[in-house]
Amino acid sequence: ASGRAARGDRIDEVVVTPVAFADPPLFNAAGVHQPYALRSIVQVRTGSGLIGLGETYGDAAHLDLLRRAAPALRGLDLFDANGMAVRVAAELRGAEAPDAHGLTGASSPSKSLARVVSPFEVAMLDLAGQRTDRPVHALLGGRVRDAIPFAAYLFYKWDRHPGGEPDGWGAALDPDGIVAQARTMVDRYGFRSLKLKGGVFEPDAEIAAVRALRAALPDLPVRLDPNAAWTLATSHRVARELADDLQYLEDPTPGRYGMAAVAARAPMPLATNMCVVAFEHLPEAVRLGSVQVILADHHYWGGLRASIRLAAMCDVFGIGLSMHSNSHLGISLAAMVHLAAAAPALSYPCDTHAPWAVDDVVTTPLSIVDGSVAVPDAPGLGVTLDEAALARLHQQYLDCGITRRDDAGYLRTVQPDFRKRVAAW
Ligand code: GKR
Ligand code: MG
Repeated sequence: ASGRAARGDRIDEVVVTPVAFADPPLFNAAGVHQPYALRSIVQVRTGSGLIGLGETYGDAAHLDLLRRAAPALRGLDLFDANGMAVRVAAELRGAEAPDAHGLTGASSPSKSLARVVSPFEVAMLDLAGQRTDRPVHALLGGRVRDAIPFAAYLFYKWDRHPGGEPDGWGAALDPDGIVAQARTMVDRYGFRSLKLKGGVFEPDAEIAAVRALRAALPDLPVRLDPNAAWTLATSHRVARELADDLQYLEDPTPGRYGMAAVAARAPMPLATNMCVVAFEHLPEAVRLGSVQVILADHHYWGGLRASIRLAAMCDVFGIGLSMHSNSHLGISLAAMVHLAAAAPALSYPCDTHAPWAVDDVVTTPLSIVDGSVAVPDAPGLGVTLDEAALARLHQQYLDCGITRRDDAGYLRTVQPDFRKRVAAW
């Protein structure tokens, strides 16, 4: 494709900017969120001056790979996403970026490549949309829904970071706290579905929290995700005890074999963003029956078109499709919405951390109303970079001193004996 492209359609420059934004102390099996979450903002500029946007992880190892790959895009036709992937693969040969936080499975070179390609592909689709006056969902095959439902993503949390000011959400360290948080989320955003991040307390405490949610908000389906913190025996027990209360149970235990063993007896579907996180994991997961729902995430599945391919495969094998989230800003939210709009097989409301982020790098973030985001029809992603906010959040990145996500290390500053909960109960 590159051969025939006019100069104006060629990529001139790629800028990768790390940013840090304030994040509340949210607990998970790995520890607790640090005071700032990191992201990398990608700007791809063409000869005619169009700018396409992408957003991805901000950890130092990933940032290094992005910066190593970025110059390889120069001269490429903005429509040539496959050519981009070939060039990026050549740049990254021999490199590996361990995703050390341990919440999305083990790292591998092909996963690293998928992660690096993704924000460039999103930015190129943003460009292609602007260039053709079409929204990104149209380039992914067209929208099949007008609004994307999201789930309220509930977390155990302190009311503030150690030594900091209260963040306004209050503490949530027991069922009452979780129910109060759910009510606030539902009041503010109209969510019609709830997800509780578990793997933090004893399983019985988390069972009690799910039951409290069901009692307080009986019309709202609930999912529980302990990030593989439970043994097989615990997973079987929780699945049995919450038989009538969970829409799906996400990653109760590690590995595709472990998940298959739980799935064989669980009364509800099992979902994952940990044991099937790359195409190479699908054959075994299908053969074993490890999961009934896969959480798509364009940030690590290799971009939006790769995620559409994943959606098609889930459809073929009768696996449900939901969507995974990490702490993110408005470019990622827009990309998630376009993907969800164009994925016919999406069968559950998507996850999002959006309510937890007070800052953004886009001028007008897409908003969640009645639990859903209206699918935008503006050209490209439909969001505009706020240059001043980008500069401010980049300065915050430089000032905060955090260069990689380390939930465990951060919790250890308060609880020195804390150990990551991997199949601990
Ligand atoms: O933000 O703490 C968190 C989550 O635990 C996140 O890191 C996970 O990747 O949301 C994710 C999940 O569903 O496992
Ligand atoms: Mg999960």
